[in-house]
Amino acid sequence: MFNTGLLKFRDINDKYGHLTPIEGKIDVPFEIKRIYYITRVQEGVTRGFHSHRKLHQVLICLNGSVNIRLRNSNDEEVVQLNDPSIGLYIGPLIWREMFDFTEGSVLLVLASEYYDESDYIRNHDFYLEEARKRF
Ligand code: T46
Repeated sequence: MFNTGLLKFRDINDKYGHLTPIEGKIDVPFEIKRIYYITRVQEGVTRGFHSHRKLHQVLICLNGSVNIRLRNSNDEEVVQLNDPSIGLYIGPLIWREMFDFTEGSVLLVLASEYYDESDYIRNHDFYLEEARKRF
């Protein structure tokens, strides 16, 4: 889908385990200003239900798996994240919902901006209005 995509990171694997380095503007297409992680999501819970106006993010599932539903005004796609060396890039004006978190799953998010609630579009009708201008 336009404005989204999978990124493959380096997986440095030796007899001591795996290490994945991620550098801003090199491995992800922006300077990283913020990280956060989502853990201990109860079974059956869906998070998200919003889009961002300007924010760029990369989602990485460090443990377990989680499904991400991506929507714009025309398309819908579900991506399963279950590999810590894969990132899902989500650019501006993509609606997202995160669901089917497995027990013990850890979703790490790298973000291009500091937290700003005014960047969120949480109403789906407002979102469609904006997205139709773009897609
Ligand atoms: C996104 C998906 C993947 C903060 O205070 N600072 C932060 O940096 C963030 C991300 C959230 N918050 C507060 C705002 C809410 O009161 O934490 C609370 C839960 O946030 P929210 O309901 O937006 O969480 P999710 O899981 O629906 O969405 C989050 C991100 O907010 C969003 O940008 O793309 O993860």
